[in-house]
Amino acid sequence: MGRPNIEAEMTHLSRTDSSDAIVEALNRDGAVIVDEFLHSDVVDAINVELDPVIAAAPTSRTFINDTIADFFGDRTSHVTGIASYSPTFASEVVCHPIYEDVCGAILGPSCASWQLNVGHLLQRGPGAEQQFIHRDQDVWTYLPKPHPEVEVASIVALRDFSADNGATRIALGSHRWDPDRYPTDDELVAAEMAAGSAVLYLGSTFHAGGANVTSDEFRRGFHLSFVLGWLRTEENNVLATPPEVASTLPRRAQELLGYGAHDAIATGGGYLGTVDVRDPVELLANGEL
Ligand SMILES: O=C(O)CCC(=O)C(=O)O
Ligand SMILES: [Fe+2]
Repeated sequence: MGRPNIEAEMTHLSRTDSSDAIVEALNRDGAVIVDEFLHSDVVDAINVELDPVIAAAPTSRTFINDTIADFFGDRTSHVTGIASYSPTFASEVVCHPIYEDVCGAILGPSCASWQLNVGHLLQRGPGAEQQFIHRDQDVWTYLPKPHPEVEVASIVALRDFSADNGATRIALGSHRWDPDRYPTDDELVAAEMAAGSAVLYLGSTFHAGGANVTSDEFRRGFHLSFVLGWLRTEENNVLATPPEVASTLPRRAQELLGYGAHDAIATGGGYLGTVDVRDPVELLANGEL
């Protein structure tokens, strides 16, 4: 029997297209490329801020366990806590208006506010094998299924992404698949895109970092995702970007990094993430953290 709803190609939109069009493509295909997501001067500034940090990041490093070490492999420079190294990342990427609109549409109905889940740089060097195919939302494996979308994820290209140098491979339409269906290799489409572009995808969309075994290029990109404000984040962003650094960043970046309380009072809920029963972002503004 034929498989329904397989999209052959990634949809490309641009940062000048409406957020509604981006959300529509994301809901339809589970993933969409936004070309020129970042202006080239922003990409240049980020690369300058992060070049020395990446150069100092060993490709063979310690992880929480061997499973995750295999997932990232030993050819990938992996820099975490990016907001503490790159103010441009914090202001221009984390606070990007397209993320705000897309998260508002997709996560907004299920939370009072969303937050950054993880913001990592992954530079997949020559020899990197394909990751196993996964859904990012499965880190919250205890969530009863089915559930509404809990995560908006993305890979932002800081250098050109090609099928040869390990562009992320995505199973289009897989956010709607039956729970027991897993992609075959020929159902994966490479998110080929120029530096500054981003592929946005849902936490429920199957994908994998591609193999970089036929190129001599270092595929550099951010893996950046947002999650409902009441779920625990993958990266402990407050510890990764401590108050002395966070206080130098825009207030919106502080909120998204987890300094904002989740305030569900208006919808009959309560507060999450307070310090001294106050909003940490206010304490940060008052120099009280
Ligand atoms: O690097 C990539 O292309 C994908 C990374 C990814 O999917 C992940 O780390 O969860
Ligand atoms: Fe992933």
